[in-house]
Amino acid sequence: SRTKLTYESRANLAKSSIAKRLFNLMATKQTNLCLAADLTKSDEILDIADKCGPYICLLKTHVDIVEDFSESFISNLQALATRHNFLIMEDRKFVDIGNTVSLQYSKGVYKISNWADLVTAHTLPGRSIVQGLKAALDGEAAVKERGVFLLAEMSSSGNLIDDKYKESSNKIATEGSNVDFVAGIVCQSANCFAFPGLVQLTPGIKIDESVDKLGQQYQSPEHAVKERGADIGVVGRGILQAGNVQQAAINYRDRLWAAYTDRIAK
Ligand code: 5IU
Repeated sequence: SRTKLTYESRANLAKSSIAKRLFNLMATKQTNLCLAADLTKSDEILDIADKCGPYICLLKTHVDIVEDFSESFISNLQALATRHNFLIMEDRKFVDIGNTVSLQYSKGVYKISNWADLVTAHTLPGRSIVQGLKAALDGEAAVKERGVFLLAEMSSSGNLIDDKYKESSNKIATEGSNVDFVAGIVCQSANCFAFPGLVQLTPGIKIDESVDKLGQQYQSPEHAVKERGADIGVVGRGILQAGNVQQAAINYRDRLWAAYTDRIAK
């Protein structure tokens, strides 16, 4: 199964250029940690990106919570991504008709398609959501530099996703006209998809807490990677609220990476 393969070998199987890049980056930098930088001031995000940058493969933003958004915030974040070698994912969770998501992706205040290597989208609207996102990009070369992660499951308790929705999401991800743009799946279990060229991104990871007060459900880094098939573990408050964020990032990186090396060894 895909979970036994190395990230290097999966890079070779990926049909999306950015998924290839991400798998290779993870393998060479030896990290499968994504930092969820859910902070509301741009300086705080830049500061944590600088401190944790060396230990992450991906930095995940929610740009609509930033109170002092500016173009220089984006260029500073991109400079840190280059310096520390990580990709940027805007966790926008698009969920509308193709024409609307095309506008939301490339226009407005944030112009997400200009700077986010990766974005997330729900599959609720159907396959046209992927086509809508691709339509916002200017030609084949631009499509190659970008990608989407489709949601097939959520970590929140009581979410409405069932097995059929999960299967249909997988189908959309692997459809012919979408494969060059779908880089991965956001989900909670190894049976979400089989194609080894896709990256499994799994949020809801924390070392010492099982739930929060608003429906979030956590699992340990080891459980996520070894039992649930996570290729990348997303950690927000486990790092953001630590006394020493850099040390916490190192700790999560070490545990997620050790779980991956264990997984492929057995
Ligand atoms: N996120 C989840 N669960 C999901 C999806 C996304 O937690 O199912 I899809 C996001 C929300 C937040 C981050 O940005 O991942 C998790 O943050 P904490 O580690 O602070 O809970």
